[in-house]
Amino acid sequence: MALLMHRLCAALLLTEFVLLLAAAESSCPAYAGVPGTPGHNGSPGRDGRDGFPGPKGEKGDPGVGAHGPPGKIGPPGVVGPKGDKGNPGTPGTGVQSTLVTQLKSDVKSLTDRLTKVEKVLGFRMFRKVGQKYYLSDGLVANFEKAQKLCSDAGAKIVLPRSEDENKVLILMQTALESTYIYVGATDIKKEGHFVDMSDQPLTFTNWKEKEPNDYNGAEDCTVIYKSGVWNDVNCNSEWHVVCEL
Ligand SMILES: [Ca+2]
Ligand SMILES: [Ca+2]
Repeated sequence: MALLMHRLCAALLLTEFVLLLAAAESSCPAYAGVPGTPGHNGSPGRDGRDGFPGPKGEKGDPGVGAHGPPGKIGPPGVVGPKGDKGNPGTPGTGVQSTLVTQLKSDVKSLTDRLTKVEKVLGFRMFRKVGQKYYLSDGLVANFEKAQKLCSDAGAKIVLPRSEDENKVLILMQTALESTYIYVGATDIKKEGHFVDMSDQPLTFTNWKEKEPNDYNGAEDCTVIYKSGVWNDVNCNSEWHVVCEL
């Protein structure tokens, strides 16, 4: 109840204040008031209507298409004409081949000569005659053993094939202080028909006068005397051995 009365009194006071304010306005002279502060901008207006359609645009550039997949391989072409004859090869190839062949030949020749010289140095005495060497260790033996001594050394029993070779053998005979040296000539297979150790006819002989005489029918081997003449003797007699290489 008290609250209601309080609110009623407030309302009456407010009404009275309004009435007083109205009376004051109607009775008081008017004065220009102080300009108020500008108001805030208002809300944006509504959107305008759509404009008219513009003019037609210019024609566009031609379009570019994407590359398609490659086509199938075409059929093989017709065989062309025969080509021209090639140019001759460079001369260097042939020259090199010839040079290599020559070098191989030279190496073999040197190797063979070295092998021969090594054999020569294995003997106590030697003499060079042409492309051959006459060799001796000063041994004496019958003809069969003389042949073996030489073949074991990779050589053959000596056989002079010329006057010069015969003279060189005389020099060896002197050095050996020998009476006789066996040479590789026999008539064992056919009496009176002397051949070398390859059964080939002799191309050079230097028989002493009245030799070969096949004394007592038992002389089928040959020796050289210190004067250089030849004689047929018994193959079992022992004389100096000289080999040739
Ligand atoms: Ca004889
Ligand atoms: Ca004789």
